[in-house]
Amino acid sequence: MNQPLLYIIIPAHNEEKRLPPTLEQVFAFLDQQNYEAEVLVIENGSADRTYEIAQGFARQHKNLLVIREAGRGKGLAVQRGMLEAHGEYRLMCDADLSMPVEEIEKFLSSDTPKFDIAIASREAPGARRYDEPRYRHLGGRLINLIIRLLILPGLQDTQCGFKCFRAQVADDLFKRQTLMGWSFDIELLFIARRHGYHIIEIPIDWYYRSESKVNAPRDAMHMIRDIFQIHRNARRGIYNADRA
Ligand SMILES: Nc1nc2c(ncn2[C@@H]2O[C@H](COP(=O)(O)OP(=O)(O)O)[C@@H](O)[C@H]2O)c(=O)[nH]1
Ligand SMILES: [Mg+2]
Repeated sequence: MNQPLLYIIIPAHNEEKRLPPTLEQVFAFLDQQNYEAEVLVIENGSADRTYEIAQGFARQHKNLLVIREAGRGKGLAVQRGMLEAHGEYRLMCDADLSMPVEEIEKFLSSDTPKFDIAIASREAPGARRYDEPRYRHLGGRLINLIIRLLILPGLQDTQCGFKCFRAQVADDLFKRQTLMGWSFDIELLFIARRHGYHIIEIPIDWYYRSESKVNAPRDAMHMIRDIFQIHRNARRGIYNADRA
């Protein structure tokens, strides 16, 4: 059999409610595509039946692999999935599917400029946000401003939960990752820039989901602390090309 073209990596923590409709939609979408794709669900730390429910889906879909990761954190789950995956494109995808599944086509389309990393963006021209309370939008823009000023100038939306990596780029970057919590994508994008990888933002439709696991003030403080950690790591040469 051919290598699947696409791997979809879904980190899942206490997602027994949100994961089933997401998997239904992902498989309904993939069934209509003319390429091979695999889905990886990486569960860790759940107190609910996320893992068992995902395993139930895996009995129905042979292109679903469910992994239980012993360590904690979204960053660790995504890293595990990215390094287990094969395929040309590796897309991380939040379990709430706040981006409609059809938007995946934009990442694979021949109309999309060539990229090493394509990040879904709620800010790129043409993007649309639905149902988002104003305070959440403003909070998100403030966080993005901090990220642009402190570490990633020019990127308008680094925190959206959908990012697509080319295979070799994923192999190179994820083994260098040191942060396993919410800030992991900032670190990956920072390393990617240092290594000269080409990052593009893809405008998407995005639907606000109220059951977020993010605690905005607390997680923003952690993020700022993590940004300083990334700069310290960089000064110590931890991200240098020969270190991996
Ligand atoms: N495996 C795993 N996934 C996590 C963890 N924390 C968050 N996630 C996943 O990260 C994704 C984004 O979470 P969400 O609550 O929607 O955050 P938001 O969209 O940024 O508000 C979801 O798929 C969560 O299940 C974790 O510790 N482990
Ligand atoms: Mg979400």
